[in-house]
Amino acid sequence: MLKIAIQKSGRLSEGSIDLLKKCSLKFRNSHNQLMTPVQNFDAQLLFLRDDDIPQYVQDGVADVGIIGENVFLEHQADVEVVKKLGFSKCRVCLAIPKNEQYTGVEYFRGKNIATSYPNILKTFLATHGLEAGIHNISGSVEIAPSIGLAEAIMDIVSTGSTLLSNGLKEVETVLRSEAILIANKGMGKEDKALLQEILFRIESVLKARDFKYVLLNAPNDKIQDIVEMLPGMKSPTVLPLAESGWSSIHSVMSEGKFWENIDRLKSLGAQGILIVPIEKMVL
Ligand code: PRT
Ligand code: ZN
Repeated sequence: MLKIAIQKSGRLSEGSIDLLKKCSLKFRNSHNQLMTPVQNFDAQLLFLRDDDIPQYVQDGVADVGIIGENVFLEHQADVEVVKKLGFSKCRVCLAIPKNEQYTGVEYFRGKNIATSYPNILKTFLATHGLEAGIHNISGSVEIAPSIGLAEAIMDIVSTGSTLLSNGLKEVETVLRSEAILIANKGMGKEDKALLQEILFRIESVLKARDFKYVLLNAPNDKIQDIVEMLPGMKSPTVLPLAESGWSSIHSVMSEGKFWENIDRLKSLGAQGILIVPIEKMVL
């Protein structure tokens, strides 16, 4: 049985549950449970604090887990990184009071920096040949400069509004992070096979997220031009409409590509353009 550890509640839990459900795993996710069986797959979910997951996976209490890359790098657990999952994206940044003049990384030499990620900060300082004081605090890092605890902070930033409202400005990006799937290094053969099956499903869900199914109507004399713009998985499907001289063209394309091409599609006479989300995609 594959034991999958996910965050009990927090910024990773919704994305983790959503991904596993899109992989067609059926389970109950009531908030007061620590463990729940998956009803249609040989697996069990463990709901834990994100900081505990690397150790649990290293020790084999869980076989796999979903955590932020920042937590993985901070804990330096001996686990395998299996896949980047594309959600809970954020960056770990150094920030200083907004009225201070920033002079480059040298600014931090000899300063006191508050953070919940001392190991990531140590690595960053060592890479730049800097020595600085590290104040390890577990929460509300952003208030440290205003209460005189530190002159700078290193913390997670997403929109930047927390820094702004605490009178700080972001001056260095230390790393970019997103949710990742980690696995125990000594998994048995059966659990490895279960992981491969889940991984196959995850990959088809992640691929589908980047692509859209596009349907449009086009005059027959423009089919060739439009088909060249919509390569599709193999090649687009072209079906005649009830109205003679017109066809419906179906294809698959990345959302970004679609916005790049929309004006040209319209100028070629495409009408009734529909963009439909894809749930899973196997290439
Ligand atoms: O209880 P538990 O220990 O499980 O959870 P936690 O409180 O330690 O973590 P949680 O749920 O806050 O975050 C889990 C993971 O989500 C982090 O390890 C990151 O990988 C990722 N993540 C993504 C974030 C954010 N975005 C984020 N914005 N983690 C924290 N924040 C916080 C940040 O600490 C700061 O206080 O949000 C604030 C900044 O947000 P902005 O939008 O104002 O910039
Ligand atoms: Zn945590």
